[in-house]
Amino acid sequence: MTTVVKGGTLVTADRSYEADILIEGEKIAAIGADLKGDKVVDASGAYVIPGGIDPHTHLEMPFMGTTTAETFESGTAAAASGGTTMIVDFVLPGPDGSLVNALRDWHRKADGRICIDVGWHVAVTGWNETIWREMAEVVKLGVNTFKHFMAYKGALMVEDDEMYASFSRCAELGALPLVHAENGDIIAELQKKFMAQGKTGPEGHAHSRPPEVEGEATNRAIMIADAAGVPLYVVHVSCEEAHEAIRRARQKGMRVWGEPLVQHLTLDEGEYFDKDWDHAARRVMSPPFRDRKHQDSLWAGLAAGSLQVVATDHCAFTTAQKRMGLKGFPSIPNGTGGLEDRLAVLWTRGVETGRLTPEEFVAVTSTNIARILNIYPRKGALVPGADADIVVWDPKLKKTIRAADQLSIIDYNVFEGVEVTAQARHTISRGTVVWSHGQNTRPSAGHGIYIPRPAFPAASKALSVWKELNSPRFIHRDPQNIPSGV
Ligand code: DUC
Ligand code: ZN
Ligand code: ZN
Ligand code: ZN
Repeated sequence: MTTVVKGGTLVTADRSYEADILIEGEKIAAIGADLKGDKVVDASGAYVIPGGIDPHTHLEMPFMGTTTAETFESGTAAAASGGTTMIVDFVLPGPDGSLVNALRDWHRKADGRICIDVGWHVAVTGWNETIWREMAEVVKLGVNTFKHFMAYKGALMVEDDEMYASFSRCAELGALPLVHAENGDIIAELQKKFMAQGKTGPEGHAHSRPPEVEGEATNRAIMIADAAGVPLYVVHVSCEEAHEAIRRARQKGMRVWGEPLVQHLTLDEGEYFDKDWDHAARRVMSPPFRDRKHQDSLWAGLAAGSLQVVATDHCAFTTAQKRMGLKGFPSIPNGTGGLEDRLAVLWTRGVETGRLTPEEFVAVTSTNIARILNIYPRKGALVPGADADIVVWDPKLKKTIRAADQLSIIDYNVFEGVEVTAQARHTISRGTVVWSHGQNTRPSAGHGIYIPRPAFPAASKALSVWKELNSPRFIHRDPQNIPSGV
């Protein structure tokens, strides 16, 4: 059984050109003029792009006293309808602290339920011999990225010594550390201060996480990565201070990548002020939305190449869950959705406005992250031999975003009322059309598979001599010595 995607303009990270794509089974078999197949997918008048990859989602994740409401089934169906054919979801260790058990748990939640392909990042939320050993097992199981939280003090936050030890272990294993870069100590102080002053509403969330806390942590993480001799990927870069740190590091030759979210690019801090409680709380996420100056910095970074990837950090809670924080903003579950709308909003606000070229759009939604995560060109590319993850992207298909119309099971949408000028006409995942616009079909659960990612061939050589002298295998912590609450 063969399929031809016919009559469209292919857009890759490099160039745009007219061609058909022949699909055989799950793979792209050929690209060229006038190709023939058993079945035709009409791409006339449309662009044909590599399926979107959203490298930052939190589906069915226990967090802040509840669990994200978006399921693997609803989340991946929503993603497919928006032109995304792969997500990479964050695995958090449970109470037993085991990375391997957590990974098994995430497979159990996703297997047989996902509509598109998935990969995993695994979070390192402390440090001991078991974690050191399990990191190697995790890499063997196809995960080449480890996430570190510098915020969420008393829960997920790692200290600098733990981060240095884990980053060094990543270097040994050919894995890439990721950071959530916000200074958790300062945030905890500011939260206490605003609560004591009676500033308990969602606007307190934004005030307690100013750009300085993100800039400081980003700089610190970059320096620690350099000391450990490992590249670094900074998730949800939301402000100029963090972007500046990344830009500077890259100029010095360090391998540091930055990931803004479509929400930070398009929604500003006004969403928290002079709004009703539900409106503001639904938009509480960390880092918070920023002002125009920061948005302009992020857009400039995408165009200039100092920021490489646009994700969503899809971490979606219902309004009822958000109301857990009615008594005080520190208890509002942090997170917003976006994986269904990422491509359409980025196209409308980025390509339609001239901020990004169509090729840059493909780079930041698919190709760059495939390269960074070591799954290129299986993913992120339109070349023979690649997985046939293809989106027929219709630049004339307008809509107004409405929660009432979405496949996501959340009862609101942070982009409610936003008019988008383009959408997926068809989404093809490994050769199967999983979504077609206007056909009232749901992507089928069970189509998606797990995509293992090999370790990187060699860690960065930066500071290698220094690194050999300072390679901490274990940091033995005396539980009696850890201050309470840390
Ligand atoms: N930020 C969020 O808003 N939610 C999940 C975790 C995070 O870092
Ligand atoms: Zn985060
Ligand atoms: Zn996240
Ligand atoms: Zn700690």
